[in-house]
Amino acid sequence: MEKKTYYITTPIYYPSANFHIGHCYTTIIADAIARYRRLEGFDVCFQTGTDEHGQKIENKAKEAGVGPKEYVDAIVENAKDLWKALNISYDKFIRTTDSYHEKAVQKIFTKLYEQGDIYKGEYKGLYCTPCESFWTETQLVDGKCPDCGREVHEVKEEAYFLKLSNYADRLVEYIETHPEFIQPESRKNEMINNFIKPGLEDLCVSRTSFRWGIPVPFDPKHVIYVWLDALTNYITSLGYMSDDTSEFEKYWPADLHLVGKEITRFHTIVWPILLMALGLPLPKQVFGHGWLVINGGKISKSLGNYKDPREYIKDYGVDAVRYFVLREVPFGNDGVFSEEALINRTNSDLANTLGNLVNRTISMANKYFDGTVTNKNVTEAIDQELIVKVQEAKKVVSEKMDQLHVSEALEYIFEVLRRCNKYIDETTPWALAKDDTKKGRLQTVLYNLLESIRVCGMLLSPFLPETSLKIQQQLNNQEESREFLSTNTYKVGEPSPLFQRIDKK
Ligand code: ME8
Repeated sequence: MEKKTYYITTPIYYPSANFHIGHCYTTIIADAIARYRRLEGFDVCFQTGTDEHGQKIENKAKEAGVGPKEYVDAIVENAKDLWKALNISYDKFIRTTDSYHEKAVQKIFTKLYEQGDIYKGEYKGLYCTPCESFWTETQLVDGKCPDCGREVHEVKEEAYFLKLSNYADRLVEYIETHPEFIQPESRKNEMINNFIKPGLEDLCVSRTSFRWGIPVPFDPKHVIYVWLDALTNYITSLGYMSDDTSEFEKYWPADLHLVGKEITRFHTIVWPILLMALGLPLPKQVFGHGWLVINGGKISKSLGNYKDPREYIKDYGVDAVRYFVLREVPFGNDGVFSEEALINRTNSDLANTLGNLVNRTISMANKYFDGTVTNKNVTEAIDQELIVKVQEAKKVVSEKMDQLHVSEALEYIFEVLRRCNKYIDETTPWALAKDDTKKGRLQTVLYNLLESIRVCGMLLSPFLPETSLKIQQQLNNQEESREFLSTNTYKVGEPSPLFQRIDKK
């Protein structure tokens, strides 16, 4: 039987030499979801990439005194290097300067022009270069860009327009009849009430005042608007408008576009309208996540409140960073980042709850049974409570992940781990070890712990892949089931600490 497919994307990032921990947020969550789906047997396509055109990049290249292509080529590796450091398991990496993408975008633009969805006119209005966004006077907040609060400037130029207005009714109907399309719910209401219902103005989709973009093929003094170029990455990467469309047929429509809340508007208004105009099905879901903030403000280079994420990885380990990001920000809301909070989480959950449990249990298995433990079935009532909790974990994690409640999925796994620690206190293996008649019971107790740790280790693999692997190695057990089995056998290795407690100083 063919596997079910799952196509998940992150936004494509503006290439940068200065990524901060907030930038890692979308990608770490997408990675956990992609890994989870693979574990569930899906044929996953997980895509990320870089968004390399536009005035902002052209300006930065000028400042650096190099051509734009040279500029992006030099820093695109920085994104790949960061994703590698974070253990991001993407299947595809698209650059919008890849020639297959550029050709497909030109074909898309031509098709929309020929069928009348794009027309030529004159653009007069306001533009925010850092956000690459057009605004109307009424959309400004205190005369500034409503997204980033920076200055906008007036532009007036001959331009091509996409007829968003033609599709507004269809879009509202689609959103209202597909409640899962925009998540969380609050963003859906915001899109309908603040943007679509007040009336969609046609979108300016070409520029003539700078050069760094994909030329309009039949009018090359225009370059194609960077957001039209960028959004189509989700289909050009699969071969849409190329000679080989097999991947497109296999994976489209996307199951999930994961995006930050500030770009939800592009993904739930402009992107679906482009797809409707192309006669293509819409993605099943766009999830607009919250931000990682510092004292209520967004982390940003201009505010100087960030460190390169690789520094945290170096100091605390990749899984400490992944865990913090995945655990700390609740579904759809903002979460507060600080190095102190990262240290606290690492110490309390990873070093104490998880690390100690694994270390203590493996040490006891070595000390009392030379590492070889089988279930002697000397059970007591107390065992059931633990086993039931472990048995339920796979189902709970599955339910939480289906709703993208990643933080809650992790919370449940750590509840199970805490239950294991309590089980040690309740069963007092060190006391059992002193009594020869209790050896059978002691073995069952250690078995229950090892098997619970194994199941939690397997369940943690999408979130903490490196730690999960270390757990499996220390347990020296090949079983991949995520259920509690009563007839496994263990010959554990030497314990080695998974996480060191971090001294705050
Ligand atoms: O927007 N907290 O790229 P980008 C959480 N090229 N997420 C954050 C964040 C923070 N503090 N800062 C940034 C773009 N992000 C476009 C996308 S897609 C067709 C084109 C997230 O490099 C942000 O929300 O500015 C977005 O999801 C991602 O980082 C890339 O942002």
